[in-house]
Amino acid sequence: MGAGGAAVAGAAASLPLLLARTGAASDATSSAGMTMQEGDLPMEGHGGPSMTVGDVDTARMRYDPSVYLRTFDYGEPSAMADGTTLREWTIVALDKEIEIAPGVFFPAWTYNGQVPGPTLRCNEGDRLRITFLNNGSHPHTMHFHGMHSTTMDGVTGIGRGEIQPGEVFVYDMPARPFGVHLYHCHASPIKRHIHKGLYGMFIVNPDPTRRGDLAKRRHPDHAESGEWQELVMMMNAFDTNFDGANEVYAANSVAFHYMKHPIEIDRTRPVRIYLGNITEFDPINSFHLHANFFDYYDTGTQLEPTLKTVDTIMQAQGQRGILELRFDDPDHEPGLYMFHAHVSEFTELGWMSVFDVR
Ligand SMILES: [Cu+2]
Repeated sequence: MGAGGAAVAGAAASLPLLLARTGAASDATSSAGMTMQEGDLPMEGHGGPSMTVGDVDTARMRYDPSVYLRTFDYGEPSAMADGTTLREWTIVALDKEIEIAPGVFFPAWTYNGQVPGPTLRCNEGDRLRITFLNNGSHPHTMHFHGMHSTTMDGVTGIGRGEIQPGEVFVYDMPARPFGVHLYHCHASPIKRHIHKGLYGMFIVNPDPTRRGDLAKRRHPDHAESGEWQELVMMMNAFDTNFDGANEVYAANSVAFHYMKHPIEIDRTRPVRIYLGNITEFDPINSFHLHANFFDYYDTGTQLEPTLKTVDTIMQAQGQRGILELRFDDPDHEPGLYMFHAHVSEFTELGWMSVFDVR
């Protein structure tokens, strides 16, 4: 994150709720004009993880990371004349203030009032129609990672290009390839439009009639998928003082949310995580699991793992993949299993979580 370290310390001083500890805090100046030393901050140093105090108001925000985690939006399905399933969604761009740590607010641009936007999910071979209404204050688009007509690419200057405030456009495309993808705004300047919160996950389930029996594990119409506990996680971060570096990091927008609200896991059933990285201003983010290992499917576009038995993977911005893991080994007693970015700085600034395996 670079120069943002001092900014974090500044935020910690002016917003005492943010107790993130960084090396830069040792030479920062508090709001009272006194030089802060390491150890000055409550909870600093040894004896417990650095964390925020209190909790965000998820009801006020109308976004709860614990709900987002397990919510997949299959849209409004109907049958087309040729038998193809048509799925339709309405997505509205809205300016909205979101709370990313207790008392730390961020003036976001959102899809449907939440960051990340809703997780759009479909089956390979479906037809997708997304009615996009821009009720925001700036021109926006919806750019999908997938195979589609370039006129539907949702990029400034190509096809329909930017959708102006008050305008509507219908993106129409096939659901392919199967895998875990992203959608995001691609208006200029793109780094600002993405970082403000205009992104979401886009999942295409593999079609077992084309891909064989292995695909049934990932397709909701087949009993083989029933045992899986599926989760969606978007690694993201926020530049709260607009200096081009991030101050708060998270999975699913709220710093330390899954430390305060551990993710309940049934140890008898396997876990599948659809993981993406949309973090702006830092080239790499990562995911590291404690006391267990997982298989990884890069971009989710294959049915055999691209990495077997690993405990850490990294993703560049826009990269994503599927993690599959189990806790049914006799060595895995019930308890708290931590996972976090293995960029330690991101961990201490919010991207730290636990599974509560029962
Ligand atoms: Cu935009």
